[in-house]
Amino acid sequence: EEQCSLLLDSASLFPLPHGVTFSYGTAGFRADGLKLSSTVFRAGVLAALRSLKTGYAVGLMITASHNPITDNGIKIADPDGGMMAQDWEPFADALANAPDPQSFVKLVLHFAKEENISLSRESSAVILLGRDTRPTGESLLEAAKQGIKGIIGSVALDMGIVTTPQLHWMVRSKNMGMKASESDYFLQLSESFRCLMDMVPKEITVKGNVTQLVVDGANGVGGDKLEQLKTLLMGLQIQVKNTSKQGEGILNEGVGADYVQKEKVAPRCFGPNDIGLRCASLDGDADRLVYFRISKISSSSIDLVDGDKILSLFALFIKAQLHFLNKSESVGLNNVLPARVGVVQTAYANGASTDYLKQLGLEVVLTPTGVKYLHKKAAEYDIGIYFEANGHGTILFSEYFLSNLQKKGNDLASSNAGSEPHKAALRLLAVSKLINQAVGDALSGLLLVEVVLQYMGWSMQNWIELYDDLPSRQLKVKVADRTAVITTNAETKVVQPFGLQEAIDAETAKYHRGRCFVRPSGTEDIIRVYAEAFSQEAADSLARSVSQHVD
Ligand code: NG1
Ligand code: ZN
Repeated sequence: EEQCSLLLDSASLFPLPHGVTFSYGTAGFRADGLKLSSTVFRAGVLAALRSLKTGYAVGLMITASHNPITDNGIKIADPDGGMMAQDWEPFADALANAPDPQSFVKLVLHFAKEENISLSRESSAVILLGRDTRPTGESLLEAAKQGIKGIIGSVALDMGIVTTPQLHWMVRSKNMGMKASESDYFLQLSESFRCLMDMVPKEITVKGNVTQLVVDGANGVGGDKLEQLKTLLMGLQIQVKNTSKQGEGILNEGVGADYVQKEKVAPRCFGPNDIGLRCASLDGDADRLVYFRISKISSSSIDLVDGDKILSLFALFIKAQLHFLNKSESVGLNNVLPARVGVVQTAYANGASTDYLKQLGLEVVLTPTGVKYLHKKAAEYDIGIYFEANGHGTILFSEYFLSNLQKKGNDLASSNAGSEPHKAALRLLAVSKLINQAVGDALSGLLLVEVVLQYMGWSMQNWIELYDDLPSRQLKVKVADRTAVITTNAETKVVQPFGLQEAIDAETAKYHRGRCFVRPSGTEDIIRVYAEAFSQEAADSLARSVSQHVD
């Protein structure tokens, strides 16, 4: 009764805007920030229910990542720090689109009953709130708090302005009974980074400006956090540009990882002074990371090191450590710690990267676009490395493997301290602390890249040359109804509309090393077209002709 009227009253304060349909999509709800109050309020209620259902803290992040500054979005982090379980998405959609407060409350009560969620005074939900730097963030945060308050006994903990991965990390850490503040996050990253740096072989001489790095902060939250983090780091000189300080520029406008990766150009504020240097770019909420180098020939063109190449670098490093760890002459065969390593990509992964990884002997699997799919797949392995080409990814270690690794590390510490296998165990343990176990994290990814480059003694050039990307092109096509396109096989094949796949096949067959697929975006009202071929002209032309079939 009390619960019912409380919800009804607060829901009335956040009326649904006209003419918008909300969908939980690839990464939560996204829309014009001014039209999101009702959605965010309702997501607050949803998060409280999720926390009650699971018995743990959950997260609520207000961000629209790489999208324009006027957009905003909201997504829920589950107790393990990952994305909200997919079986709750239909309910999320229903809640967000309930036409009026009455039907909204009815839905909530009905769902709570169905899911056996008790809405009594005794039960208490905990929700960690975070937001990025968007101007609509502050008022949306209030809407989220109202939604949380709408469920009796719920507590909202405001983490302030944080990166998306920081919030996911905090949720995970809190639920594991560990320290979970921002300074704990910085401490964990900087300490595991130092541990890895200390184990960089001394005999390795590094080529080029290996300790110098210039980072594009996308005028978002990541630049500022990196400025804080870098004060705790040794052995690395980081210059941050586009930090969102007054007057520097607008969030995601001509800057950021999405822009750099899709347009293959340098972000604003990078120029002749940066030619030849190792540069990195974060996206607006710092869960994506790409590297690039401004070419010596023309400062408008870059050598891009995308998520696929970051993944490849990590895979090489992990593989090498496992090799050292299990070197039979030093540990004896019955002492080998077997690890099932899996690499997870999407159809957007450059074909050359997939070839390279397979040639390393790694198991490579494709999932549909969206971290929720990649993460879930990667979690099936002892060590699962996943990356989207756009730079979102991480390395997951299973609890089982980590506890065995810890044991093995301890054994080696007493029997063979300082040996290669011992160091390899320590390195892998440090990586599991450095790299975010909840979600892709540009800051922790950046630190791992830097230490691995130093470990290998690699310059930017060595990394770029790991393999040559096949030329590719991505296009967006505006259509009346994007849901008309339905795909299968990790989005590589169209099943509807009828005949479209045949048309794509026919176009693709015209190009040497041609590959092409289309899929509806889960975050924008468009169809995406991806094409790859032996030359840039060929990739462009394949993408263009397929776009015409989609239209
Ligand atoms: P959509 O709009 O569904 O393609 C985009 C990215 C995803 C993911 C989400 C979440 C591409 C092609 N797609 O999804 O990889 O990052 O945004 O932000 O980059
Ligand atoms: Zn992002």
